[in-house]
Amino acid sequence: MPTPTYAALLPETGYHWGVEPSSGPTAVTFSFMAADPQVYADFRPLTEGERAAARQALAEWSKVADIAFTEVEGDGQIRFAVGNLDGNAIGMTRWWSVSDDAGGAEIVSAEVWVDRSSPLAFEPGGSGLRVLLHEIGHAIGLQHPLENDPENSATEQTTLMAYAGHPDMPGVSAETPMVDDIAAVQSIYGPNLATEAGDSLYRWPDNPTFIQTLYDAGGIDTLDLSNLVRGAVADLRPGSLSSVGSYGAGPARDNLGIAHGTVIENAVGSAHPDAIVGNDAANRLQGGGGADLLAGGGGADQFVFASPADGGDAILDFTAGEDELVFIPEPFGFAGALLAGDSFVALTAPYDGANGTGGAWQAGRPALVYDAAANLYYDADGAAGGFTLLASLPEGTPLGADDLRLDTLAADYGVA
Ligand SMILES: [Ca+2]
Ligand SMILES: [Ca+2]
Ligand SMILES: [Ca+2]
Ligand SMILES: [Zn+2]
Repeated sequence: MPTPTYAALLPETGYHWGVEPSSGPTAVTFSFMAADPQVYADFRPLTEGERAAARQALAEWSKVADIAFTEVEGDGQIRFAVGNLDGNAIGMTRWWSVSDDAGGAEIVSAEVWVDRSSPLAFEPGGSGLRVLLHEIGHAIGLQHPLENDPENSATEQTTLMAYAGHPDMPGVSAETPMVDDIAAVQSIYGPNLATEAGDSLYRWPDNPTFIQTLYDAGGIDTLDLSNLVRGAVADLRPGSLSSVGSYGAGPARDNLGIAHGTVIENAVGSAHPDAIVGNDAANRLQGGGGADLLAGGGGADQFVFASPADGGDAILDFTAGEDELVFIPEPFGFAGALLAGDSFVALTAPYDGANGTGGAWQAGRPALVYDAAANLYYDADGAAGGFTLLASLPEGTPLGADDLRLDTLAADYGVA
């Protein structure tokens, strides 16, 4: 096994808060310092806005790992403060530990400092939240990826413990722990198995700019990109990066991670050209409008067409007898099953839009026509003209009526 990339975030001396595997989450208290501990100059307590950001940053770590933070009056085990830090530092963490039985070190106390003179923004996506996420990462046992390896080139794309920001989206800060952060902190405390354990629907505003990673513990989940004003690249494979939303006037790039171990089953594309890649699970992929590229990967996948206008797609992998093409009946004018020879016809020649090419279906009725070039057409009336390409399949794919299905789909699936 090659060393996983997240291993660079784990100090050789395994630092951790006391983990008690049998008794629920690792419990850590925190507080906001009220009195000057005489560590850095110009101490002040955190403002309300900074406190809100600190609570959010702690919550983001708790979401992904089995570690729970409780705010206390007086001194907590992690204490937050603001002061003038040395040099260019914008954040600083100090911690104290004792040797544990396994040759590691149990953290017993920590201070997280934020620089007083740096202009930091503490709203989601702001630099201040990112500093807090990073410093709390240290306070719970993580190190910089280049700590043991100066050549390590990791960036904020995969870990907010990196010094280097996102290479394609400078100025935007990660709002959550990223793929390697999540794997590293889960290797210490275990995953939080309650987070998004039910069926989850992931959506953003119609033109978002963000850097995030999705961690989801279970259920049948849907990535719904149908409202986006530009096409997206959605890669559902665990550990992958997707491109969702915008950066300036152009598209965002590699800004949405999916955590290792997180399985998102379904995806709905935008009205624009998207690329959607499934994972090893049974995926339900709907490209929506635009010429989409769809790949299901392993598992019994469904490619969904909500209307004839959803077409023009390329399906890059299709296993007949296992994968399915799914049609929402009403917009296509279908009722009942897609019967071979009636509403579905497979031709041995390219289709020219008329029965004359060999179809045996009844004129005047809607039909799906699959031709010798592995193109699937929708023909509303079986007459020449007025037919539209729904999808091209990999060359040589045999397609039968059994591979097609009508389905109104569950209400919780976000079809447009
Ligand atoms: Ca879920
Ligand atoms: Ca689309
Ligand atoms: Ca799949
Ligand atoms: Zn650091």
